[in-house]
Amino acid sequence: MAAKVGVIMGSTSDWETMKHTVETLDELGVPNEAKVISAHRTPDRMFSYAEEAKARGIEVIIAGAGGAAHLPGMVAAKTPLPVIGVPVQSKALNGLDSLLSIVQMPAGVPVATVAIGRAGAVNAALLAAKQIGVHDDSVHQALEERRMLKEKEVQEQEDLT
Ligand code: RP5
Repeated sequence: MAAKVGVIMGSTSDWETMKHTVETLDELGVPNEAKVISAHRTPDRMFSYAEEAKARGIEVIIAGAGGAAHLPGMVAAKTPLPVIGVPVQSKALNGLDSLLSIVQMPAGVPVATVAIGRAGAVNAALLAAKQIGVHDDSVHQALEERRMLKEKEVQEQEDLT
């Protein structure tokens, strides 16, 4: 099935974080693709990916990057699709650099920014699935079932002693 969510990341070193995005999309049955595309190492590939994604059937792009994380913003500048940015936890500044680089977009080019690391990677997938679930009943249903399952898990763990 053709991918509806494009998951891209600046480096293979981001996969440890971004695999949680792909796992969550797979759990929900959202067709996706995952690619390494770097803003500074492969800028031409980044532009062609952003320019061609919509015509290929992609509906949402999730972009993970760390450090001077310009990938989500640059992709957002070249596509009409919604872009969700995942700040990868960097070694030097624990991801604060990634977070600020992604979240502080000037007015006019939005990047929906999630939390640093695994939590953000999972939430990016859930957010993309919610957008697709607006018009796709099976994805909407999968999200509802996941929500109910999580609620049940917490209820079962309620009594600690
Ligand atoms: C960014 O630089 C990537 O998104 C990655 O988080 C960071 C470090 O990349 P590597 O040096 O590990 O390839 O472009």
